[in-house]
Formats: sequence, structure tokens, C-alpha cells
Amino acid sequence: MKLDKVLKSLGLDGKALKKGDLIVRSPITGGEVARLVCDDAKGAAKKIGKAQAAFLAWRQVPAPKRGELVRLLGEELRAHKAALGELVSIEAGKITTEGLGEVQEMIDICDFAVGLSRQLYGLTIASERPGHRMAETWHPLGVVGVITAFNFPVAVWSWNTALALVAGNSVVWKPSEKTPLTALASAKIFGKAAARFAKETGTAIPDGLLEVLIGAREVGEVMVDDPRVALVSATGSTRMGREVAPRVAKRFGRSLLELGGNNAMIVCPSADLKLAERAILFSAVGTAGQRCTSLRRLIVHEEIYGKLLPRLKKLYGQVPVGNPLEGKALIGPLIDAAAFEAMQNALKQAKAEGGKVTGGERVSVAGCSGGYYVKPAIVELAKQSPVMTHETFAPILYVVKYKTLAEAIQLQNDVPQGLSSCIFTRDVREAELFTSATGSDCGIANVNIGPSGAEIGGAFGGEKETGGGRESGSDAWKAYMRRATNTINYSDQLPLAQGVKFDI
Ligand code: UN1
Repeated sequence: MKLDKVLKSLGLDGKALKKGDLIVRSPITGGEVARLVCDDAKGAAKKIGKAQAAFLAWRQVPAPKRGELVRLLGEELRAHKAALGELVSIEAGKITTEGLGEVQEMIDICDFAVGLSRQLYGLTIASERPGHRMAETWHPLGVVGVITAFNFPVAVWSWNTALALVAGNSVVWKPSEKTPLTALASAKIFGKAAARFAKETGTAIPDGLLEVLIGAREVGEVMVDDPRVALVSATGSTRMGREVAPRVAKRFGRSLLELGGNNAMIVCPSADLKLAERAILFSAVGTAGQRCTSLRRLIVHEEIYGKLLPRLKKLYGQVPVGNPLEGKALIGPLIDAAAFEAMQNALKQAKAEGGKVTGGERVSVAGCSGGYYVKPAIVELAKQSPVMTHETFAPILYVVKYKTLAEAIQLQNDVPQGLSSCIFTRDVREAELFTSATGSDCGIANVNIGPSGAEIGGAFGGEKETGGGRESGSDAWKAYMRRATNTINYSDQLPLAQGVKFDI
């Protein structure tokens, strides 16, 4: 489909999106696809003000009714899945199935949040005093600021937004300046759901329930520093998180951080190698290695190393690289020239550290001369060297050998990041040890499944420099609400806790 047609089916006028200073390029060709007008600081503050006013109204709508809006959002996403998926491909360079998968992830979280809207449970707590009852109540929090990255330009917004909305909050979204079109399209889809909600329920959606801030870092900073933004949920690099977190903390705001990963797989002697190979391929080269959950480090038992590596190299040699919207390509482009440079620098460093590099060269793709396509790289190293402790957003897989599982787990944990991890084994002891308290130190620890491609039902996030936040499923919703502890005295006495006497 042509870009203008895709935009039109998502409610956007391609011709009108040609005016501003923010140049949007498709990584597929490197060509310009739009120019957008950026918000300035004043405009951003105004939008935050609107969102604050919307929050005050929205928090009064009963949670199950708020869920109805999210249900309609899920329906609209279903109706627009093909077009939005294609726009994700155009703007972020994902292959078709992954663009569609991203929209499916949005639909899934909407379904989850609809159920959740009737399950915002608090505890009842036994009071130590007679005639007293204790409980906790979860209340809406305020304006939720959402900062998203180019690699999951819309799914991560939806994880945050679906939960924030049923929790009774409004949302201000600062998408990556590399992928603002998918954000504008998602806002349009949200607008359709909101209009249907108003029509079908007779309850108006407050203006400002979702605001989008277009622009680079400066506009995000306005949101980070604004005390009206109760929670800043930021996804991106550790470098970004290091700047955002102290600024939000300075004003005693809350932050939810989803930062860099440096994800490993341990392949044990008993592993099903066929399974492991498929998992390695998807998680290391899928999305051109540009997921925060991408596999970056492979820790292979020395007994099977000689068997696995040649098979892996063969697969790497066969995996099709090309235009993500055409043919059979499984690897699309890197997001831009800077990403290509970062990849080449990492490979240079790896060589300097004694690494044996296979692949990593730029590939030319017909009709896409401005796109940065690469052969995925395998780097064999004698030990876990400094280059392996950094996250490079590219398809580079570092491989090292291990002798004992204790050593492998130590290697897995010996990086500053702690997002995702996995082990391939048929030995229940190894699997259980890996997922135990003394095993992987990551937020995600899988068995016989790669580190990427998590379902929305689980809590998503990681430890250490990954930032500690949890989004998406399980009880991640609690981050989007405030908790009130209630002690209710229904007696005619006033006993004090801890047996304190205070009578005249
Ligand atoms: C990200 O890369 O920022 O687990 C999110 C996954 C996806 C989400 C990735 N469901 O790979």
C-alpha cells in the first residue's frame, strides 16, 4: 500500500503532514515520509494542563465503565490492525509479521485491561483492635507521562495507556521523534474509540484524556519536570533513564523505568539444539536485534559448542535480509545511520578484544539505497570481555563457552543490565536452579524459550540498570494507582494501637 493510503485509512492526511521541522524518515529507504510541527515548551505545558483537567473528571467514572473505553480501543485496533501494522513497518522498519504482532500486542493488553477494570482489588487486613476494620483502597493517580522508543513505537504506549486509563488516569505521550506518525495514528484510533464511547454510553470523554507531545528531548523534559505529571513511565536507553529518574525524583514524582537489556541464553549439554537454534535466530536477529529483549550473549557449554556454532553460522548465512515489506525478508533495516555506526564500532571493539567476527557488513537492498541493512554478526570470544557488557541495538551475538553451570550463571549475571535471560536444558535441576533465587538476576528468566517475545500477561521489566519497573500484566497496574490504607472504627471505644494509653 502507498503511504498516503495507509495514513488515510488511519485517519491522517499525508499532505498536511509536510509542514514542520521534524523530519520523519522511513528506515526502509532512508527517504523522508513526513515533516511535523513540534510542540514548544509552552504548548507542552498547556497539553499537560488539559490532561490534568481530564484526570479530575475521568477519575470519577467507575472503573468498569473506564474499561469499556479500553474495550472499544481494542475493537478499533482490531479494525485498523493491517494499516497500523504497515505504518509500524514503514516507520520502524519491522517486517510485516512483526508490525502486525506489535498491533496484536496492543489488542492483547486492551483485553487484559478490560478484565482488570473489574479487578482493581485491595486487601482487607485484620485489625489488632476490637470493632475495627482495616482495608486498602486503590485510587487513580493523576497524569501519566509516557515516553516511548522507536523500536516498539506503539505497543509500549498501549501497555501504559490501557492500564493507566482503567486505573482512572489521563495520559500524555511523548513518542520517539523517530516514530511520531504511528503515535499520531494511534491517537486517531483512540479518538475513534472515545467518540464511540461517548455515543454508546452517553458519557463524554474529557478533552485531554490523551495528549501527544511531538518533538525531541526538550519537549520530553517539560513533562519530566512538570509536577502535575504524577508518574513518568519511560522506555529507552539506560542513558536516558539516568537523566529522567533523578529529575522526576527531585520533585518526588514517580517513575517507572524500562531501560537497556543485555540478554543472555545459556545452552546446556542436554539442550534440544533444534529448539535452541530457532530461539537464537528469532531473538538475536529478529527486529534486526533492536528489541530491548533481543538476545545479545550466548553462553554455550564447551561440550556442544563445536556442534552448535557451525549450525548457527549456517543459519546466519541463510537468513534473508531485505525490504521488510517485500518478499521473504526476516531482517529489515537498522533504524538509521547512527545505529549502523554504533554496530560497526562495537564490532571494532570486539575485534580489538580478541573477538572473531562473522558477518556484520552492510548489505545493499534494491530500491532501498538509503536504508542501513546489515548481515547479522556472530562474535566468538574467549571470555566475557568489556564489549559484551554494553547494549548495542543491532544484530550482534557474542558467544562464549562455559564449563560449569555455576560459571554460566555468574557470566549471565555479570553485566550491569537485568532485563531478560533464558536457559536451554532438559535437566530439571539446571532449569530450577536458573529460575531460583540464586539463578538469573533478571526480571525475566525463561526455560527453553528465547529472551524476547514476551506475552503481555506477565509483568515486563528488569533489574539493575534496566531500571526496576514492571509494566503490562500481573499486578503492574499498581504502579498506575495510589494506595490508601483505611482503618475504620465501628465501636464506641477508641483503643490506641500498640496498647498506648492516652486518657486524662
Ligand atoms: C521492547 O523491546 O521495548 O518481549 C519491548 C518482547 C516484546 C516487547 C519488547 N513483547 O520482545
